[in-house]
Amino acid sequence: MMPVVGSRLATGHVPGAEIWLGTRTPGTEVPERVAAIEAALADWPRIEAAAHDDDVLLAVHDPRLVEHLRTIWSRWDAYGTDRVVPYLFPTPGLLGDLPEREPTAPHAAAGRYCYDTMTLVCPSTWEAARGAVDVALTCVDLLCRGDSPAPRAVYGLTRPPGHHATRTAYGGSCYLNNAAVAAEALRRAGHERVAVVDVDAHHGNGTQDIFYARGDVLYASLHVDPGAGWFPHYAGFADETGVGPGVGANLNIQLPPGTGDGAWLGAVRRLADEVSAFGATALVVSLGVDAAAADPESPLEVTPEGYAEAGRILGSLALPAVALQEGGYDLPTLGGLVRAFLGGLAGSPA
Ligand code: SP5
Ligand code: ZN
Repeated sequence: MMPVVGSRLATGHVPGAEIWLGTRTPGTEVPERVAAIEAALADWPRIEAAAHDDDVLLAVHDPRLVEHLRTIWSRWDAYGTDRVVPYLFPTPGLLGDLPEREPTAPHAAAGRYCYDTMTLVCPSTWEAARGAVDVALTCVDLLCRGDSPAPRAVYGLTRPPGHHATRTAYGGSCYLNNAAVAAEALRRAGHERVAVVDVDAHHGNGTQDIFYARGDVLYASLHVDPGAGWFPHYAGFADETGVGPGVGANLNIQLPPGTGDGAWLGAVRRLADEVSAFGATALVVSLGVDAAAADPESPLEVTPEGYAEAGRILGSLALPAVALQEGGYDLPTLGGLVRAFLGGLAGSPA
């Protein structure tokens, strides 16, 4: 049993669809995910997120991205279409040696700050994404300034998820990087070395990007091999180990499609060993449960017992921990997977 922090703004975000290979398909990151998880944790104490200022958010994201997300819906309204979807992306191939300019047209700005066609903005997306940031910050408050004794682990039901949001761009069903916000808040609360362990089926390219040049925050992830054709395709390779002061503070483990509990848990142990060697005094877990066998969005084959064991492995580090929700899309099994992991993390039977 551990505190569950949530936001009543979370379900207002209704992406409604994903533009997948030019076709409007049903969304995968649906509001019903919240109820599915809450139902599975209904006997644990539930805390509503408290509003926080933008200080930590603006330390991990380009202020222009934050301003874009805050204002794009009201600027888009004039078009009369029901979602913000980019059509033009200022990639290096378009720009060449030209400077990147701030476009005046909202439909051009949409592709300046978003890198895919799968991550739609609806009228309440900003409020929900900003609410998820407040969930992350409230979790850190509970861990660092909460009742004494403070809980050793806290769960934040962050929706929309965050680990694909880079310093300057959103995508992958993510808008603001909740895990990066939590890690930076833990740094500011006095933890000199913080580890982010990402067990989502996909590589958290956003979190990696935000901390890639920093030596004080370790990013460690296991995920389906992007080189085997999986999102995010362009990041998540084992040779990405950090730059400058961040060299050695980034660890990617690529797993082949079809990987099940045995090899997946072996990789979780490697991540845990890396967290110990790094000397972290606090842990953020990017808790995606889309590596589960039943999940439609990944080819990994992890079982609920695998997730429980992953929780135990990370719990045995005995660090103050914030677990934040990332992916996980199979509604019938979603809540049980989250509960299994958190029960392991807390060292209690699920
Ligand atoms: C947080 C998270 O788990 N984000 C995952 C984003 C990966 N999305 C890539 C989607 C690839 C194809 N999915 C087809 C669904 C068609 N609606
Ligand atoms: Zn994922």
